[in-house]
Amino acid sequence: MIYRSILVFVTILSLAACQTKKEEINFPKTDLAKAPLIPKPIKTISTGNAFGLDLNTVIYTSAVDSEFEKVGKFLSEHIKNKTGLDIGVNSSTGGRLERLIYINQSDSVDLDNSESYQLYIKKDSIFLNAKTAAGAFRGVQTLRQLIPESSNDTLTDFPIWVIPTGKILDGPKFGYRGTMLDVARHFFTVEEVKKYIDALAYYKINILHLHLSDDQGWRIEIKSWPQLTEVGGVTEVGGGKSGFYTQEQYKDLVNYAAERHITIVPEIDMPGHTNAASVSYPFLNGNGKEIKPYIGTRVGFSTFNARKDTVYSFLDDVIREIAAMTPGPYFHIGGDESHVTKKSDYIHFVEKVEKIVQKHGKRMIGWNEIAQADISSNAIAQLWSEPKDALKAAKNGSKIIISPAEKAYLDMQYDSISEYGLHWAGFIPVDLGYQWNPETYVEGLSKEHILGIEAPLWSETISNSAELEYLAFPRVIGYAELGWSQSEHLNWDEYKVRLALQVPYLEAMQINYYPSKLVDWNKE
Ligand code: TNX
Repeated sequence: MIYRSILVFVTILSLAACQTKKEEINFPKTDLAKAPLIPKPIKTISTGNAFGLDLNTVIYTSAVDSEFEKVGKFLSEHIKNKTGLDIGVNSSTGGRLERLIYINQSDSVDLDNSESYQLYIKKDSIFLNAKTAAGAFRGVQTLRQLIPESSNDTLTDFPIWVIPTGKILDGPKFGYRGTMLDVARHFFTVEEVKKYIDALAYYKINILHLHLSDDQGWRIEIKSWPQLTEVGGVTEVGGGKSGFYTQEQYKDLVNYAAERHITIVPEIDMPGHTNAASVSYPFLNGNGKEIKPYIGTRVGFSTFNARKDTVYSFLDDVIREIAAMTPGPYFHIGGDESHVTKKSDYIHFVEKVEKIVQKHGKRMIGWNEIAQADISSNAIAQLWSEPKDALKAAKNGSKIIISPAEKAYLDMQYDSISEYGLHWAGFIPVDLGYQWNPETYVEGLSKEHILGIEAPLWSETISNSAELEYLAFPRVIGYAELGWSQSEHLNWDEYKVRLALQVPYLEAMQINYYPSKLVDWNKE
């Protein structure tokens, strides 16, 4: 650590020395405050100069925490992808050093949140301060967004990417900023999910909730109950080719997300939405009917038998195996639309399952219906349909995730003629999805009870990346901003200009966004 501090000190000194010898490059005037950053930072102050990112730039990171070095390497890789520049991280420079990006672990009191960061961009140095690697990672996304698509080749005889100078002080509004992907109605491969994770990370989303089971399919290998995937894993809506994640693949996804400071929240939906599990093991079934594979889209006909001990020993195994592969604190039990479970059975079921979730060290999340049961104050209710459930859960001391279908469902159609999606909760054009306030959405629910926001993407009508992206983009970018940025800074007319300027990124990532006519897309 001391060695690293000396190195940085010497580096800065030699930078200063270099500058006096070198001819000044005449950068054009810049304005950091005009950068189309999404989510919008808390505070941006421009100083009008420029930092020239070029082949003589290096990255150094605090040595106190090896996670900071990983964040530095992430930045270096993405600079390489965007610009082709090979920028070393904590490595010797061969005397080429002229500009420095320093990612610094700082305990400054101004960094009041683990994801907060400060970015100081000067002519020859960029200092990114954060308390934790997660904060540094969020700051790195801001920096990535500040690097222009193309270099300015008129300034020097080598390419240089001009970054505006100034200061950004930033941190999130909510600690939980999520999206959900339904991999049960249609299966999405590990590669498809990773591609989605990459884009979510760029917009500072920190939760990916995976809906791993439903009537139409079971998508996660459970070693103690192999038929779940052998039988329940082969169907999907419409009867197409489906699949499941082996435990190795699931762990790979969890790690990939964790490298991007995104937490995976696994969901096993129950006691309803359980046809695929009951087809695999018919003793689980509680609806009294003969059980057959299901590839339709109707909901609410299936249920586990909530009064059988063997159902709970089965669930103990399932939750134990998934919890063991999930470093994040949450386990989602679903709990929605159990229309054929008797109310008393439903309540009994949720209360018993919460104990199992706790026994395996996790915190229970459930759709808002779980508020009917006597859940602990540590449990979290996810509001999708009934504000009164959210109020009841809050009264109980539980936190709430705000996901109202009419505002935040990524699977609602944009309008009556847009391809893909449903419209049972209404159409959600890009402006409507952005113009609402999760902090005031539920009348009578105070801010302290809100854990955050999540935008779910159900997959009845989509089955591959292009279709997923059509529904998710651009709306999920707006939900990322609603989760991160201060409500009083948000304004659709100003946001839509920044949104239009995301096109180069979306195109570079080959993301199939829906080109809503409400946005004047910047397609040069
Ligand atoms: C309602 S939202 C459901 C899902 C469907 C979705 C379609 C919720 C908790 N349940 O089972 O896929 O609508 O939009």
